[in-house]
Amino acid sequence: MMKVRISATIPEDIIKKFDEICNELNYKNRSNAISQALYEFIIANKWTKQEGKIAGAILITYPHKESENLTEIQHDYNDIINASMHIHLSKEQCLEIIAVNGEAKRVRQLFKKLRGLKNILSAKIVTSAY
Ligand code: NI
Repeated sequence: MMKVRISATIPEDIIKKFDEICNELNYKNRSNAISQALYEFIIANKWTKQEGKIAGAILITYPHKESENLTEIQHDYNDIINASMHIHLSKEQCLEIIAVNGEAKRVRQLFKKLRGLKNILSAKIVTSAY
């Protein structure tokens, strides 16, 4: 496979942590590790282009005061939400795990709405093979 040289500007602490993990995992060079990390990024984000049906889970970490908005959005998507689990992480923070199953387009729409909520700390989606 042809290789290309790229140049990127990355925060120091991120590359430091990256190199530490590379060391622990015995990567011989940074390029191999970056190449694999990029490939995993591509796989993890395949859902953004996927057609047909997808099943998976959405994980949202958010301040408890946003609970109402989060619940309201979920009610609008009850056709693709199978279940949701609310975990109180601390007095202020909550984690919501939402199981989804349905048309990829609609799942993407839901995820974008949730991610767009104010004060969201983290939003992730994990999809499984269908
Ligand atoms: Ni809570």
